[in-house]
Amino acid sequence: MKTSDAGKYTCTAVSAGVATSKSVTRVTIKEMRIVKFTRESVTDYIVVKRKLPAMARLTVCLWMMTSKSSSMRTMISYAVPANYNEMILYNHHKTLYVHVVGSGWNSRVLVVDGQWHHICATWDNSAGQTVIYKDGVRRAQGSLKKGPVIKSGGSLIIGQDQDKVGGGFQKYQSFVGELTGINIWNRVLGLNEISAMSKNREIPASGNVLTWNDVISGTKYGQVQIIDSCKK
Ligand SMILES: [Ca+2]
Repeated sequence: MKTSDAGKYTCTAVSAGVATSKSVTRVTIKEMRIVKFTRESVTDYIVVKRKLPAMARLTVCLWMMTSKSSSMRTMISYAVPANYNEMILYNHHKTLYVHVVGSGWNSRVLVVDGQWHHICATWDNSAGQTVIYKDGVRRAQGSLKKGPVIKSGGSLIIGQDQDKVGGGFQKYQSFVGELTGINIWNRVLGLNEISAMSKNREIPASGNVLTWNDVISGTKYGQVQIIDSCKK
């Protein structure tokens, strides 16, 4: 934090499921920024430069707000040459859908309601189990294929679904809404960690293989907007 950033801020989206205003005295301004996708498009997205390692376990967490549904609205798409659906997190109509290495699951957890939600998806390849947490509460559990490992070094894109590495976008699969706090870990986080994270947006989480800073430092295309959620 730069000295000039010190001071008292009022931030939004700091509490699970509720877009409240809250005063904070210490905040990492950059990490509190929100990415806004204002329209359905094939042109608006972020390419993350940091490369993911191979992963047998995974936790993806993010904050999201959207009221725009279709059969696919993509928050995160991770593609490798052998499989452009290596890992995807999207909303399918109004609910959250997880796809890992060739198998997918509709959690039926409602996320499209125009409200801010803290969402985490965990996955473990030994049991093939995936769990969805919404606003710090365990909401659903599903089964994906056992055994596969997410490959390293692929293309990670925020806001579009890749049908080839780095491209092949479709308008109706683009995300429309706001995202913040995207983090990825190569382990399965537990309920206590996730619950605490959902209540402490003013203390930004830090994924060990991807941080929100990595996302907003990525290459922005089209009309992606980066907005401050905190005002001094
Ligand atoms: Ca597609």
